[in-house]
Amino acid sequence: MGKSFIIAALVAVTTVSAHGNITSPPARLGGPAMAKACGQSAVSAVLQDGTIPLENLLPAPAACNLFLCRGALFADNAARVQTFALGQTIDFTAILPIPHEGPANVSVVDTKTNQVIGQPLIVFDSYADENLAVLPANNTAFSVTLPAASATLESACSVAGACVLQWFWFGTAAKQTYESCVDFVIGSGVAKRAAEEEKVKRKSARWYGN
Ligand SMILES: *[C@@H]1O[C@H](CO)[C@@H](O)[C@H](O)[C@H]1NC(C)=O
Ligand SMILES: *[C@@H]1O[C@H](CO)[C@@H](O)[C@H](O)[C@H]1NC(C)=O
Ligand SMILES: *[C@@H]1O[C@H](CO)[C@@H](O)[C@H](O)[C@H]1NC(C)=O
Ligand SMILES: [Cu+2]
Repeated sequence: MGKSFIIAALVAVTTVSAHGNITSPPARLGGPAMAKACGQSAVSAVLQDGTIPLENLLPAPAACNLFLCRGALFADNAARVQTFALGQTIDFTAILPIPHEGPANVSVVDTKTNQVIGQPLIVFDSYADENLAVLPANNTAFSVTLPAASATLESACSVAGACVLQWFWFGTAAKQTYESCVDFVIGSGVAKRAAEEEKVKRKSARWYGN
């Protein structure tokens, strides 16, 4: 329960709670597949307020895993899949209309097992601290860099839907969890092409002696 609840109660208007999500790269939204798994009311809630914590959607039916991408499914988001190369730096934009202090991170998650692959790509020990006059700029604009070489990522994330970059934030005192997921594939073609070009460049540099 957060500030939003108290404000809503005090002002006695029907405000929606609003906490935070990722606005770029494009993250998973609710849709028909999520409605089938989690219920239409859950989808209506996230479409009405894309920043709500997953706790607002509990309890969930057994087929609905709110603890991965807040229940959002690949089937509803096939058009939003991003292609990233190993070693690529990816810029994120977040909105935090109602901050709640706590840890946050972004990790590659295997969607089949809901397990993190490798190490988190960024970790905030203290994120969205509502006691600060101004939030650090990196709370709403930050970058993560994929490992430059990872056979695991390359094989685990070669098919759309298999991997997401999940932004995860837990408001400690609020006891609220926020998740946004960016579907992506590792475009090995992109990385390979760059490596080939580099090789050609090096070869011609040798030939022309520059
Ligand atoms: C983030 O929240 C805004 C405001 O509710 C919403 O318009 C947008 O679709 C949400 N984005 C995601 C990825 O949930
Ligand atoms: C991300 O942060 C949450 C909250 O602290 C934590 O539960 C989770 O284990 C972290 N993920 C990783 C991969 O460290
Ligand atoms: C975010 O910015 C704050 C304030 O400049 C800094 O202390 C913190 O280390 C930064 N966190 C990350 C994960 O870059
Ligand atoms: Cu709250």
